[in-house]
Amino acid sequence: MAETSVVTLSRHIVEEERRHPEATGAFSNILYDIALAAKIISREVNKAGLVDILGQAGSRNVHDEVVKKLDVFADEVICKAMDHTGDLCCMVSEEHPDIVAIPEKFPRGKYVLLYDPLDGSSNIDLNVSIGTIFSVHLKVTEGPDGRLEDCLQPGRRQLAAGYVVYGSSTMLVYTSGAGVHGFTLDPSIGEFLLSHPNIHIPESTSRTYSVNESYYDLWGPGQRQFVSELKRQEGLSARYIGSLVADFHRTLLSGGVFMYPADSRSPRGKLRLLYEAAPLAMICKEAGGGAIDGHGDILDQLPTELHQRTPLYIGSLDLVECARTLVSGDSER
Ligand code: AHM
Ligand code: MG
Repeated sequence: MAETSVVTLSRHIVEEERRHPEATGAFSNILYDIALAAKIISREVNKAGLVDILGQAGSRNVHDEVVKKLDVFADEVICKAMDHTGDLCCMVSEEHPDIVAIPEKFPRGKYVLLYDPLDGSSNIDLNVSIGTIFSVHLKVTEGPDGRLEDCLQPGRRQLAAGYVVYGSSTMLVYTSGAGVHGFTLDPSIGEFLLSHPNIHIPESTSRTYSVNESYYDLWGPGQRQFVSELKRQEGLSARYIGSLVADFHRTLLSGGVFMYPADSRSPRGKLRLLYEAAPLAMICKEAGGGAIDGHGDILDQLPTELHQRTPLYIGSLDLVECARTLVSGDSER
């Protein structure tokens, strides 16, 4: 490919912005800053296997600095990349119980950023893919500071959503409502390059279903029936990484369904609505798929708490609709 035909993430964002003459650039800046944070996190994630040399989390490394746990490190990187820019009114992170306020000394903006800094972090020590998930909302209250109401908005109102998967390569996938686009990090030049324009969930022959089946005994009858139905479908294989971003990424590119259902131990499931389920649901919908909590669309759920959990069924539309038919009775029992 000729060098000139390479589309960097920055160029892609600028071209998107040109389609909106009213845009101030603030929204584009948020995406640039997330990409910068992702590059820093990617660098650290790739060093994770060197813990014996560089030091275990909590110990002191060769520079006599305390080594932070990677999820705490990732949270700080995103927070510091975003808190001073004047684009955000507040943030919500999986790592913080409350809203993350913008420090007094910095200006406030009109957007809210919600994120999971390092999802699947129990996989870090095993060299298994992990990821970052993010969602952007427009502030809806008056005044400069972000409030709970600004954060507790249904997924349908998201302006943008994306994730970064730290896998065999690092990829950033995002949508701002004009298609889903994937960029692969070229570490030699430190740039995300457009590698997967206009992603659509394919009707492929390598579709997979993805669920932690060790919880089978805790499932309701509809959930068990759904998985039995999936086993009967021709051309559907099983995969489960245990890292939401990686499992979703595969489902987006190859088709199929990922699910984390409710069970008798966790009646509301495990995954978080605001910064896990809702952003991936926006991406999936833009790519021609769907996402439900067992009966209702994830994008229609009205959150009441920052760290609210939800069951999740996400992926190819036909399989998500099959889940809706079979599983919806479980929550009514
Ligand atoms: P985390 O936020 O503590 O990392 O938990 C979320 C992760 C998801 O990445 C993954 O889909 C799920 O937990 C796996 O859970 P389980 O081990 O119960 O299958
Ligand atoms: Mg998580």
